[in-house]
Amino acid sequence: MTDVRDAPTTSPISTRKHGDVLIVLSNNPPVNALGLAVRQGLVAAIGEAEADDSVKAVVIACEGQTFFAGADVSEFGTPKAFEQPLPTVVDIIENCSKPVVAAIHGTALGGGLEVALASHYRVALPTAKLGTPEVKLGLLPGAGGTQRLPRVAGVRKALEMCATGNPIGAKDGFDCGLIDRLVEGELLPHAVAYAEEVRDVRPLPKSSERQDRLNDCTADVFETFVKENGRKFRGFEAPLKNVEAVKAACEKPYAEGVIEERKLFMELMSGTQAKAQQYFFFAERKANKIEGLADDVRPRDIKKVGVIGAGTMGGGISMNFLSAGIPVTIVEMNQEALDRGAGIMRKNYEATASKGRMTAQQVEQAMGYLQPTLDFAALADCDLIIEAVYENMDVKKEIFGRLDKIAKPGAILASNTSYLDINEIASSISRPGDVVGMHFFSPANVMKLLEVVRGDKTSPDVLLTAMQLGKRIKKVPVVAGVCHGFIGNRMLMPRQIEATKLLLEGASPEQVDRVHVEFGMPMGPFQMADLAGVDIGWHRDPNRIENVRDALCAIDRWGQKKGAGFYDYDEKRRPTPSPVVQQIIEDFAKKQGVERREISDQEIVERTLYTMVNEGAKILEEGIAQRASDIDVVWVYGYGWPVYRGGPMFWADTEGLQAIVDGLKRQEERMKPDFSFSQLLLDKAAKGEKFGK
Ligand code: T1G
Repeated sequence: MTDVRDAPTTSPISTRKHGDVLIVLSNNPPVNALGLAVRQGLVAAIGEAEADDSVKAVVIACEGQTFFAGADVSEFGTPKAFEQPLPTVVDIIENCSKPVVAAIHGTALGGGLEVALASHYRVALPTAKLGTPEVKLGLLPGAGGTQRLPRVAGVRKALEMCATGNPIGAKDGFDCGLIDRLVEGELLPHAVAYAEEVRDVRPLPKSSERQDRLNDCTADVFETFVKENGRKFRGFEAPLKNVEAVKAACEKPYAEGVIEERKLFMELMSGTQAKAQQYFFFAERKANKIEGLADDVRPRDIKKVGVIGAGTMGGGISMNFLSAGIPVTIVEMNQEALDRGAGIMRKNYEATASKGRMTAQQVEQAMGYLQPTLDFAALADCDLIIEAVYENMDVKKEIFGRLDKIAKPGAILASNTSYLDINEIASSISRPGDVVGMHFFSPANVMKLLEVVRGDKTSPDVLLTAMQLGKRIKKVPVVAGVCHGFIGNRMLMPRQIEATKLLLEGASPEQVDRVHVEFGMPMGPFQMADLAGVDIGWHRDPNRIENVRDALCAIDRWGQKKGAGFYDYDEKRRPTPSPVVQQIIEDFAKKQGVERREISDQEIVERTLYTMVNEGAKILEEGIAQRASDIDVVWVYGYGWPVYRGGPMFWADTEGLQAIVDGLKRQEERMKPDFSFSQLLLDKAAKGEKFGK
């Protein structure tokens, strides 16, 4: 390269000339977020190109892992966000009198894709991804993206990208016209060569001026799209405003369309949902950090995993490792169970392949890493062994006792228990430091949450290994301390207790569930019981009937799997309220002398959602969770808490902790003796504080 002229050392943007092409390079790790300094640097670089007659074309590229991955989310809500705003930067790029080529690798996302769209040409590596994930932050592309993208890639593609936030691959981008050229090997030289090729092309192709791709702007394209995505968008504000913005691209000239985009963007940015979703973006990343971990702690090397139990959980857990290319030795007690487990794993993979999300070759590759065996000793060379057997302490202790004898020194011994005491398991063997909880959520190959439960004696490197392995198998790992139910299931308990009492007092299963679904949960407590199985934890004695659940189990109403539980189900598993269940509830209420009454929706919220917040506060004050945002991550990823409400603790902050306390005080009498206040909640409410920073 010829003379190098770097921008002032502080700028993340540098420029250098290669022949008559000006290369503009961003070096702003980790993801080249478009912070103020980057935006200022880009404007200066375009100015430099304009001022230098020997420059005939410009290439914008990024160092490091990726092309610009979007606006700098940490700037939102600060004065910086309004300085040299990105919409003006992208217009400066598009109005450059010389061709600008965007050289894309990694993930060109959000504002990053908007910089690329404002460039006259786009060149990409085949491995690159392109996306407008602003909707996942409760926003929409705010720098012309909703107006340029449909003009370059077509309306339908723009709707899918903007309203769902899912990225597309570079090949897909090339096919839809978003990418002008895919290049193999070294990106920058190819981009410079491309710039040489187009240096004299005039007029410059400006995305904002294109009309040819707007021909699929039929009215029903929008209605059809919204209808197709109704369930996914339920409760969210941002997806529909993304649709509105893209629609404006069809109905208005560009200059008016961007004004509409700005109006919609500001409406979203000022709303609670965007704050919740931006909070959550950082919360899920913070969850990965272990407070107080010494800098010199290193993870153990996990090359081979053992799983004990090939049932629903054992099979699902195994698939996470197989999909990540980690060999799994799976042990069962008999051949029939082993074959059934392996068969279900294959079936699951084939179902994924039938949806085009995996190739047949990838299915074989994943299954090729599986080593089913009846021989417990085959676990001896595993670096990590996870037991996923029956939820019974004696059974688990027996398993760990055997592992203690055969597992190699340094092997991590993990339990998938959902409730039981990791300390009790650990203290039953000679190497408690190697014991950790890895609590997967069913279906384990689908649900992203992984509670990593640290016992009192769990070694720091064991904890770190489990957390990093969680990320490696594409989970969202959260550290939990030892208590009954850890974080998620412990908060489920007060909800379950109060929901069941509400039935006796006058609410119906469908009323309680409706309140939760209207709140934004995917389903309510009783729908969830029917899905998971009303018989989970049942003592199995049909003559011992001590509560409504016993009564349902005694007559085979175990939930969806039996076609009946709290609800009746048709052959398509569609639920309808059950007069049988209603009668059982009323009979129970009478037997227990409970006076039935009209129950308000608000009471249901206070007794089932406010009590969860109270339990979350106890989990915090006991140090079971490292931080309030971890509790939110558990509930969003483990139970489908609506991310546009941020999670139970963020939501409590938006309700106001005093309002939560007041609501619980209103219900306190009815919740005796099960309920007690968290002192942390009371103290914070009294001081007008929040859980969040
Ligand atoms: N702003 C600030 N920090 C960011 C960031 C961003 N956009 N993206 C990532 N980080 C930080 C992240 O917090 C973490 O920090 C580190 O980078 C690594 O991230 C005007 C308004 C790019 C696919 O939504 O999807 O543009 O924890 O752990 O797994 O229209 O980061 O190390 O301190 O996720 O390799 C739109 C969000 C913004 C992209 C990389 N863009 N980022 O994944 O690393 S809004 C996004 C991602 C916008 C314009 C609008 C991912 C990634 P720390 P990571 P990764």
